[in-house]
Amino acid sequence: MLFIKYPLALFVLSTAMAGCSGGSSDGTTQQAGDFFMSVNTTPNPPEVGSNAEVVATIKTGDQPSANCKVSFQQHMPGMEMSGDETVYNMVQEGGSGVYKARGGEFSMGGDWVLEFTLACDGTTQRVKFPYSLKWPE
Ligand SMILES: [Cu+2]
Repeated sequence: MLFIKYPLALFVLSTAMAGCSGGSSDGTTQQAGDFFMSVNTTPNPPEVGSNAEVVATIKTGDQPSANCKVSFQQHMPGMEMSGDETVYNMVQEGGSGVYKARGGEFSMGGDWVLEFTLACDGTTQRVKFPYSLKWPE
């Protein structure tokens, strides 16, 4: 039920690569009410010093959730940083339930959160996906 088929080879590739890295935030799925949200980033995991393309796949049961407005904010818990308030609005590809946006720079190593606002069918929910980024060696 939680297996997501990505329509683009790019994401198949990034998923396969993530399988090698052992990262804990790869393609994880969280439930928010009736919705199942899966998030992937390219690169995965994100890298310090650059931004990432963020792809959120939202389903209700087996069906794509096409009637959502999705955005996210990107921040480090417990640390005020510029960009904390920036809202990245995600764009859906057709009625696919797949929403994309490029976020801001991950300017430091450490713990980050992508906090999504999911407004679907009159219900607004927030879903957090944590990422732990290593400083470059
Ligand atoms: Cu910081």
